[in-house]
Amino acid sequence: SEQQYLDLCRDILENGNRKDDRTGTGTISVFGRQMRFNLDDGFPLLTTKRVPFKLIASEMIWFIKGDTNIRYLLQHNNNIWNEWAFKRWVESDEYAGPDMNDFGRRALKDEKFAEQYNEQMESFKQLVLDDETFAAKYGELGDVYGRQWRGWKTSRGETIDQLGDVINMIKKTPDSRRLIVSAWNPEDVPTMALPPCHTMFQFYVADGKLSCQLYQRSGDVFLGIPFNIAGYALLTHLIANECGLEPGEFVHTMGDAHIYTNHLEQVKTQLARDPRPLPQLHLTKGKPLFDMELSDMTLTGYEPHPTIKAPVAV
Ligand code: THF
Repeated sequence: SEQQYLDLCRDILENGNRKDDRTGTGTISVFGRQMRFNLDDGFPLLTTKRVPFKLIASEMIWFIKGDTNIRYLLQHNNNIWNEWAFKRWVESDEYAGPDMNDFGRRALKDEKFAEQYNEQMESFKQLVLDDETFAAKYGELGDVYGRQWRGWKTSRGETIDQLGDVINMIKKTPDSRRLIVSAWNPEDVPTMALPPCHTMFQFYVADGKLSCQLYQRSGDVFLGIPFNIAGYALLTHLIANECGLEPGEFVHTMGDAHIYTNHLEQVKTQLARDPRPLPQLHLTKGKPLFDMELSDMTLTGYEPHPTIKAPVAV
């Protein structure tokens, strides 16, 4: 339950190693941790801060559809992948606005720059929403999760629908020990903007229940992990619904689990709060997985503590 997440935060504060990272922000981190969520206990959306379920659900639908263009996310008011597309746009030859090099860090330190950045980001978003050709070119993130799950490209020029295949296997051979979807492609990693953090997941069927374990190589414990827990718990519910099974456990295994040094105050605020009862998730029963939309997923009984804001490291 949620206590495991709070314990992980404490563990990192107490035992974490100071490490520099790709983004230049700095982290404290531990290596090799696991949390288990019994989905019978309720839907694991943290209550010690408000976590936006709609964003988690629209991101998960986006992955499941195999979509890799932020346009769908923007149409659902979801901005969590904007920075990665924006980065490609401002580094392209077609971009003619003010210099946006290193925008993530500069926007935190320089108010005047932050204003320029927000302006550029807003017009970028508007272009992706309004202009299909622009969206096809600059809204596209390429080899992110949707591609690897639904259209993994082989060196022979074929594509593999890993998620579709795994669903068929769960239905036909539920005892299989090969119910795996992998996002980690060593051939592509050197040229990827953001190599996948959720490197692979595996399903397990017993007693009419479907469980899922994720191996996450790297986890931003304050911002990302709460999204990831709820995201994969939702995926487990969705696949179980598709396969006529009940949801079992979500097992979250992490490699480098870290707290960014500019999230420390936020974490302490959160640790001072007491968890509340978990919400319940309701899905439209019997609807095919690939037709599921946001309106087919509702939460009841979610009464969290207030939001805690924090900057995302790009
Ligand atoms: N990069 C970093 N540094 N952390 C991550 O968690 C992360 N992700 C994805 C890709 N790269 C990453 C993107 N996922 C938020 C949440 C998840 C993200 C990115 C950003 C975020 O800012 N959440 C805010 C609310 C945002 C809003 O309301 O618009 C929050 O308070 O939770 C790993 O999956």
